[in-house]
Amino acid sequence: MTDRAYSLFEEQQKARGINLEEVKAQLKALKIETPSWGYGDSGTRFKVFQKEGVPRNPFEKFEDAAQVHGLTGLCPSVAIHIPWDKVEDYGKLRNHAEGLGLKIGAVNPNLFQEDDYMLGSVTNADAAIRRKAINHLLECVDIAKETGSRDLSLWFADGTNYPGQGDIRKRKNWMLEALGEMYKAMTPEMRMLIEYKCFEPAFYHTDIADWGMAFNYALKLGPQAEVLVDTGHHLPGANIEHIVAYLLDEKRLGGFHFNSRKYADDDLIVGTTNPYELFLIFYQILNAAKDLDAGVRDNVANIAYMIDQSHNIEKKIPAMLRSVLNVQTQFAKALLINHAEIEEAQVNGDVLGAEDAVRRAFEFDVTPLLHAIREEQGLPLDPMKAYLSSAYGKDILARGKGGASW
Ligand code: LRH
Ligand code: MN
Ligand code: MN
Repeated sequence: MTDRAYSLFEEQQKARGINLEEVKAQLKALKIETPSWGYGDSGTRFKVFQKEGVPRNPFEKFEDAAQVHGLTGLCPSVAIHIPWDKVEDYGKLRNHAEGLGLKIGAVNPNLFQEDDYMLGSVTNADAAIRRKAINHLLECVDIAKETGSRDLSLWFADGTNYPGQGDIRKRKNWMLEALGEMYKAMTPEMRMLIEYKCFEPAFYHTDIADWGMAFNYALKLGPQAEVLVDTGHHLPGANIEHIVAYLLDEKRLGGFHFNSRKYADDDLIVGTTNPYELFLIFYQILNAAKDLDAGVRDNVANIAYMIDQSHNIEKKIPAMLRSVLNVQTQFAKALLINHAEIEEAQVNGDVLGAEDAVRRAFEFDVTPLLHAIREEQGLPLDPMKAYLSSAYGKDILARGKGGASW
């Protein structure tokens, strides 16, 4: 049955000029980093529900992440958040990860959970608090050296709630000072990924509120600083794929925090509310992958695809499986775009033809293609089903309630 479905699919795609061998190779190369915090208890400001079986420490988070990677072949690395994942010995955590076939991915400093940071961390008017915050950034560079991580993902909750509460221009310069000090401490292999967010927790102004501000800091800092696009961090209606194309052309797209949203930073499972947006993001990336400029192609090759979600009511491991499978599905669809057809329509000013060429790829059912690559990789055809019928989800219940939480 699978063979027949695939043969039909292959015939159909061949007729459209799509080379499925190339598509399969690209699909097998897709890597999506999962966040350690997505395995722990997390929620909203109203309630964090405690779930049975949630990892009790960073080591167990990696064990759960290994399940996701083992079943999908998609997630060989896990991002950590400090101090949520603080351990005595990062070498030990690294060995544990490697023993499970995983790597420690991006290191995320956390400058938003201490009372000292109520009025800002690196942008606080108090020099002693700014110093403390910068020291934490430097500590994270040292941790990244121990974990062998390339990327440092920076997000600052810094901002103000009322006009006049802070001096916006002073804060802008304090931010640059802090980033500059951290930048100097990084090894030449490291990258600083600067994440922006339009609002929350600050509601009047946020020090790094949009991609333009993050990009400006990156330009001032140097080539190792890039922009991190969290899909939930934009004002409603923002054209994220435009931002992606722009940053790629500037060779400053560091990576993504994927999640989906209906209203604001909802942190829901990616691809559940607006799968077409995710597909269109991949369309821009694949378009840039064919650029004549090797620098743009190089940027495409180095994009860090990461999940950043808060699984409030969902079971953590199935939620993560759903997330990465949704990303894989939209990537597979985007790989079916016939770029020559779009280009021709553009040259001819054929507006509807161009739109049709993009959308048609989205409308294909890629199940036979995904089954084929999973079969070739020795993976279960349906990773979710395989997980739900395995013993792991039941075995971890022995951990009880009250696991790690954000
Ligand atoms: C902020 C954010 C940032 C944090 C994560 C937990 O909203 O997206 O990336 O590190 O959530
Ligand atoms: Mn994020
Ligand atoms: Mn967020």
